[in-house]
Amino acid sequence: MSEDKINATENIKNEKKKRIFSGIQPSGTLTLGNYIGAIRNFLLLSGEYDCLYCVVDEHAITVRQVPAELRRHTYETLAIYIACGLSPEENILFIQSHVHQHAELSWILGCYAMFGELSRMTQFKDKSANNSENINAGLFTYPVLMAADILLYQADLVPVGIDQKQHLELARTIAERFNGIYGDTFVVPDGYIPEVGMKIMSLAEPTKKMSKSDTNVNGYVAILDEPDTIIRKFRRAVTDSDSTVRYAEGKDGINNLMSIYSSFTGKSYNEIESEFEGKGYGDFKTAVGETVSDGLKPIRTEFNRLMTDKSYLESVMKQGAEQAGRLAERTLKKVQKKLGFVLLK
Ligand code: AQP
Repeated sequence: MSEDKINATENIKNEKKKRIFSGIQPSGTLTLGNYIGAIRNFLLLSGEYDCLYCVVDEHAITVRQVPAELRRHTYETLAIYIACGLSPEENILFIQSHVHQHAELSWILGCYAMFGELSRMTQFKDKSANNSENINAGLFTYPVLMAADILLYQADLVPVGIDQKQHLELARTIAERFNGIYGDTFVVPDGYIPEVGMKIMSLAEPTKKMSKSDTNVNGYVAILDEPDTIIRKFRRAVTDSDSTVRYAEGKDGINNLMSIYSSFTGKSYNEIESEFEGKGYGDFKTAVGETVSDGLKPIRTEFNRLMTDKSYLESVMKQGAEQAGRLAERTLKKVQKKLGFVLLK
């Protein structure tokens, strides 16, 4: 090989890959919204970037969780990541509470986030309205912990659904504020928000986001729902009194189904409109249900296999915690030093 070629190969090898961080709360069984809005993009970016994907259990306790269910959902969320194709060999997969630096950096960053900024977060307003008996301080400072999650790993890019955009902007503000005072410390992260599927809506109330903690089980499709259940939920999906499948303002239910169908088939809205020209909503709903059910089937099969092997899942957790912990410690030490904390050797 010529020297030029060797140098070029070396350059490619040495080129630092950009880093991705994202996470999902184990606050229920993951939904189609989590899959389309987050996990599919995790997968898309997985080869091209250095990726850390976290199960954010510390975030989940901002809303009361039943301990046994939180534990089960934590295993399940990790198993879903792997079943969806995120391999632990190529990505760092870990549980947030296994890396103590998240909580430590969160305290520090809380001193650089303003009360007014946190008060403006719409998720806090929504969640406190839905949990009026438990408006705890963790719910209020949730975005600070999220900023710590991201900044700890010097992430360049954060794949999220549109509902997390405001939190991500706050993470950027905190990073810029800290960097402005202490000099370059944190990478200021960019969001990666999909154009189609950035906000999958409830099937029962299509003006509301599909959420895994929805008390109406017909509102969401869980990634692990059985085929019959998935098809039934789509057949029952709330639409409108029109009968033409077309993407238009005011047709929230149909628009939502079209964006789900488009995410699974890769078809544009125009193509979907042509495919269902002259057909009614019933045919369309069945087609969406069957497509989603077929698309999720291999994930469910692999998930079931993984859940019988807890020791494998625990070995992934352990490896991920060690890998993430090393990176996190580097940033935390840098921050503590800049702040003037005394570091013991
Ligand atoms: N409906 C959605 N459409 C598109 N993206 C979505 N995400 C969640 N719901 C949708 C994205 O999934 C990632 C993980 O979200 P999370 O579980 O950490 O928190 P969340 O946004 O509060 O999700 P849920 O399902 O609504 O959880 P609960 O019910 O516990 O509050 C994020 O990237 C999010 O954008």
